[in-house]
Amino acid sequence: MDTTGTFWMPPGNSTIAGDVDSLFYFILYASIIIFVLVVGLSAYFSMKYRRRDGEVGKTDGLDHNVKLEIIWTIIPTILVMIVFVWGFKTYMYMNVVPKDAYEIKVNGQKWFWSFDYPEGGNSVNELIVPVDRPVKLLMASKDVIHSFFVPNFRIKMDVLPNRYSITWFEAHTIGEYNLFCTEFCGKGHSEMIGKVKVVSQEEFEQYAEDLAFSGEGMTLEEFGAKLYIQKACVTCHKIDGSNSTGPPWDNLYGKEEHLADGSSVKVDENYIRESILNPMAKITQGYQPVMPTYQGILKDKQIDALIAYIKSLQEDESLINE
Ligand code: HEC
Ligand SMILES: [Cu+2]
Repeated sequence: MDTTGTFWMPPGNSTIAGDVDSLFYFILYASIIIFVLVVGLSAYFSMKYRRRDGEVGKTDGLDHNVKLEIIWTIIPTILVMIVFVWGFKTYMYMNVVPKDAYEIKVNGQKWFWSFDYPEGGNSVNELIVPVDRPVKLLMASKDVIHSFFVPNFRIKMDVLPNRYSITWFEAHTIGEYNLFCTEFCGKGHSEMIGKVKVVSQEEFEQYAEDLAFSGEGMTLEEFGAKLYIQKACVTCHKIDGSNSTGPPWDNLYGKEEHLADGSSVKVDENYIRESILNPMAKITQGYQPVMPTYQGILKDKQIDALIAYIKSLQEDESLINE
């Protein structure tokens, strides 16, 4: 069922969204009605039966009223039972993964997401899924607790270190949806945002193939240029000399880089490789230590390709070969 966005909820774009929303509105409106009734009547009666000047001992001591007590027990019990049965059914639906679901491995780490597809490829900060097909997410964290939240799909699940958690959804509208981390996981938490891209089945097959592509028929440099965008380096590193979250890559290779601890290092293949796999080892002066490790995400050939690409961005030939 599709729902459009309201003041309370963003548009619902998964099969579970309609049910979650109806239950939410049922609880919300029942609460509002009961609140208005209780508070309104309390206010009204305390005005109506307030003690006026000179009045003493006017009301008898009332003890109880069986009829009233039965009513105010039965009505809330029915409401709670409705919420329980409805909520339990929805909860079961959310927790039992359909057998034919397509399985994607989700990795949370400070401070980004990566996704491994059965076809062998992976993507960073962008989860690509086919429309109208159940998708199972097998999730784990490489460091602290994160939480996987896609408001449009109404799914939210903690992502823990040393343990898998599972959730699933079936998106029914093609489009791009926000993905947030909703567990405070350190100072880069607010930047731990990604996208879920829902595409047609044919388009999805193309993506999966493209993500698993290992550069056949391309030069290393061309492959590196592709990975620069595909693996999200582009979100933090510019190639036009301008600063971003990370240092620019043009004219980087071969130069003397200043480090935060006051020392300096020559940018060569080994330094670049170390920066990719163990970014905390040497922090570049003037930058925050927020580069995520690509350990386990990039294969050796992909690292070679990125090095070749960074090399190709050095205009000063004399710094490339020596
Ligand atoms: C979230 C932002 C972010 C992403 C994504 C990112 N980096 Fe970085 N990167 C940084 C920051 C910040 C630094 C500087 C601090 C440091 O040395 O760790 C850095 C430093 C580097 C350096 C050293 C540069 C120098 O001047 O010393 C290299 C090489 C590098 N990154 C490569 C990559 C590659 C390759 C990718 C993609 C596969 C990538 N980075 C993705 C933020 C990022
Ligand atoms: Cu997080």
